[in-house]
Amino acid sequence: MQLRSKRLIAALGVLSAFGVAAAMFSCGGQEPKISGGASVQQLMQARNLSEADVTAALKTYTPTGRKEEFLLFASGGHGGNLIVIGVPSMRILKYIGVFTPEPWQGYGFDEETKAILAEGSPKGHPLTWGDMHHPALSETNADYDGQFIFVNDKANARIAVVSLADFATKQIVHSGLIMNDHGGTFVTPNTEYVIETAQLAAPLGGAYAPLDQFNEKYRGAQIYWKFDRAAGRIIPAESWAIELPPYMQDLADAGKLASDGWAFCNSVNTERATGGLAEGKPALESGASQNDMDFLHLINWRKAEQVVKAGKTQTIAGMRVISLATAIAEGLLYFVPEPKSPHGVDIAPNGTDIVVSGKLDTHASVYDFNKMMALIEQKRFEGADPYGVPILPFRESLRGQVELGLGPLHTQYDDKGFAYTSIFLESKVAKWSLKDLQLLDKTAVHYNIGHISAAEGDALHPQGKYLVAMNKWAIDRFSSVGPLLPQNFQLLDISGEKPVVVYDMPLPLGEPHYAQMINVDKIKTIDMYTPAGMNPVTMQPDPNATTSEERVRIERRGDGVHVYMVLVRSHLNPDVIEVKQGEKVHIHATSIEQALDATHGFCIDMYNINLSIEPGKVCNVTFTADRAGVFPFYCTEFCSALHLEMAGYLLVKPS
Ligand code: K7E
Ligand code: CUA
Repeated sequence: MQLRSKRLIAALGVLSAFGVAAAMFSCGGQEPKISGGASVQQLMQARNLSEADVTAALKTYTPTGRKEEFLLFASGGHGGNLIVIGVPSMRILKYIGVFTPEPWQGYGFDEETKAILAEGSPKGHPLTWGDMHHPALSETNADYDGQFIFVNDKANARIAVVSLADFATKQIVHSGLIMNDHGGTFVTPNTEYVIETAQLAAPLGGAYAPLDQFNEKYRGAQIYWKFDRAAGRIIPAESWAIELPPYMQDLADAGKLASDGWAFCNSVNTERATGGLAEGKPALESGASQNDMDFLHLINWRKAEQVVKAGKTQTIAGMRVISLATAIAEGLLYFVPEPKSPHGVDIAPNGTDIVVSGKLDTHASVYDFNKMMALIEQKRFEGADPYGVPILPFRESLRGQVELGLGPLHTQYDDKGFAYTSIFLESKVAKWSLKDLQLLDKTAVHYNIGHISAAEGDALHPQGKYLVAMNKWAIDRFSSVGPLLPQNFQLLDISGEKPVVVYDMPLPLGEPHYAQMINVDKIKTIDMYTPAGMNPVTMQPDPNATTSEERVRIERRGDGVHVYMVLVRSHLNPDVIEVKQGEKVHIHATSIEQALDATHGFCIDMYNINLSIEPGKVCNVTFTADRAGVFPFYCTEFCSALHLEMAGYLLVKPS
């Protein structure tokens, strides 16, 4: 046994040092044997693996017990949840329920998380899905700090705050100002604000106006949600917005270093096409492709903050809004032409290179922040848009362009001065040099690549090493699972001169859009809620906690029956609850466990209740016992040898 594992180490050492070919030919009669009896060479033959395959395997294989180097936080798209993936293993570590209920975590089942979901939904119309696009890790001095992550729901214009202390959603906000938000979420370098931008223009505040009043009544807006780091919450009352013309504002990015204080935002459909096929108008997509250029928006948010403080705002749907006229008059908003239908705008680590790629153009355009500031200073404009926003001259704003290929989208950076851009139509990742704007390499990915995520690749100090290509199509990559195919996340090793694909990971949940990758050393989680009796949303002792079995009780009060329950291996106490039909029941369930991973669940049959009660946590749930009968309840986590016995009865006496 010991001999075998020694041989394995030797074999792998040979493989990584000289490559598999060397191992195959130099070992001669002494083929390296690995556990199970077969040699590496035999295994390669049996499984039809090339040298490149085995090298890729060695770069990603993560033995049992070995931890991750990076965590990738990927949006879960239509699933409305956030997916946490280990890198380089590409193992899924967690789904975090955010915009949709998540039964395993009890998210959206207890009163606290039901309230979080309700907070962001139109009154009386609970939303049961979200379209999550862009996660943004909190930053300190423009680098990820590992404390929080923010995400947007494009479909319903919601922003969520997730704490990375316990990987749980703490807040969802919705402004009522805008109807959807593609341009979210992006944080300012010290997470002063979380930026959310509307995409499909509509009258601000949710009013009605017919489409023939589009140019006058429809508007875009960029919201600056104020984040209170100590409280771990967005403060809506301290948040504000800036009115924008009714273009389709797309992705944004906050400046850093020299450009700190500014935000940059792309736009599409500056033609203001509205569709209307039945009336003989062009379809939205062709109407929106008439002009040669769209407008990159330059927004001076730090100055805008002062304008808000000076009270030069109007209030719409409860939010302070700087009008377009005020934004222009105060010098908060400028445009510069950008190649048609751009998608990503990505500020390079130097803070002055602003990279934009137009989907209908073959270049990445690198704008120079300093040049644009000089042009603004000298008032060198080449006109204004129909709303009076000054337009900077295109050529004079550029540092240069680099030809990358067909359909460039999003750009990320590494630690060596290289930029990586996803090329949608070619299904490639282009590697290019920021310094001399030279295309260096193109790597094929499979297929229809959208975003890319390099390790801390949009922060001040990118870490290089890994890049994940988030591919929309997977046509021939995996065994067939019917017409709805998984997405294909491909891990690329970018540590060498030439990026190489080293892993394919099917992701079968919604269409993820963007992801951010953070060094695991920055993540400091709690292991459990301590001391027992903590409310996970407030992170304070819960007033309804039951911290010892002596305090277990059932109380009848004016507002119903209160059950103060304790869960500890392997019983629920009380284990019999008797109520009358029609009574309101409040269960306050406390886990008094303080052992790692000793989670209990609590479900009540036929009442749509399932809680996840991790060690030390308190969950409160309220329901009306509207149906008479006998309803068993039990622990839904296999917590112990006597887990099956961790059960009880809810008896509802007929009225
Ligand atoms: Cu799909 Cu950023 Cu919403 Cu690009 S987004 S691909
Ligand atoms: Cu507790 Cu199973």
